[in-house]
Amino acid sequence: MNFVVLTIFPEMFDPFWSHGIIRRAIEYKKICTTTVNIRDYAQDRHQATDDRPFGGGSGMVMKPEPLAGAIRAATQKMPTAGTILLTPQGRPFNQNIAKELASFDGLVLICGRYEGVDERICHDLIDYEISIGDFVLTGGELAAMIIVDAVTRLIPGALGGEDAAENDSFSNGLLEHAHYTRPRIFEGQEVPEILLSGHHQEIERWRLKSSLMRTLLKRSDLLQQKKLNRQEIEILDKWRRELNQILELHHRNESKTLNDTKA
Ligand code: 9D3
Repeated sequence: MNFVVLTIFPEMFDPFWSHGIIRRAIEYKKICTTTVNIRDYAQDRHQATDDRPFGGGSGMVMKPEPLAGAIRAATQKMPTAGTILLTPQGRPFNQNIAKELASFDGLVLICGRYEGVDERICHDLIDYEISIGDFVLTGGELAAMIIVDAVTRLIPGALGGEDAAENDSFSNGLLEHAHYTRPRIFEGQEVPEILLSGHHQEIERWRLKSSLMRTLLKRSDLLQQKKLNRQEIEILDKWRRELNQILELHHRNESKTLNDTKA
């Protein structure tokens, strides 16, 4: 995968390219990264990338010519690449979009700054407009890093084999189970006994239970969307029976107290 980032702050990406899984993916040639300074495509003698908005108002707008020049230079080198504008108006990013983007051989990420980019850039030169969520950033750079990060770890071999992306919580529609490591007792809190038992099948079942419980408690919206398999239904059904038992006992006690007071 070829990532080309267009930005007026290319230095922001230097530490991002040089750490962890991204760095290793570059070293192992799973990804190739280029940062391009949009200012290099500015056409006036002040190398301006922004200008005042037509119609007046505060704030500046990114000029179309430097952006168009930078985008065309990138796509001419990579005709099959997808172009992505990072903007608060874009589609909210998610794991499905990450998977779709991972199937490209190249991505050109365009980072906006100021109040926004000239609208006429969007029509012909942009395939995707993406937002990373409903909060306000100072520019598209961090959003571009998030997309590169999420897409890179989906590329075969980029995680180094020890940890494949197929095991992602989001690919089975559930949050991940709880995790524990040494020491066995930390500040008086013990690790669940079953994880020390060595019973792999029971451990897998415990983890699925933990996943279901966490998803129900923290993200019931995910559980509602999920297609449940036989084992998942069985675990949830068991909870239902246990809850019903508790509630029946409770209701019985309540009506008993009521009858006692009447008598
Ligand atoms: C005053 C209106 N603002 C729109 C909410 C203007 C504005 C604020 C911040 C325009 C651009 C920006 C910079 N943000 C991004 O470029 C951006 C972004 C974001 O702010 N939130 C979530 N995803 C993204 S992707 C790019």
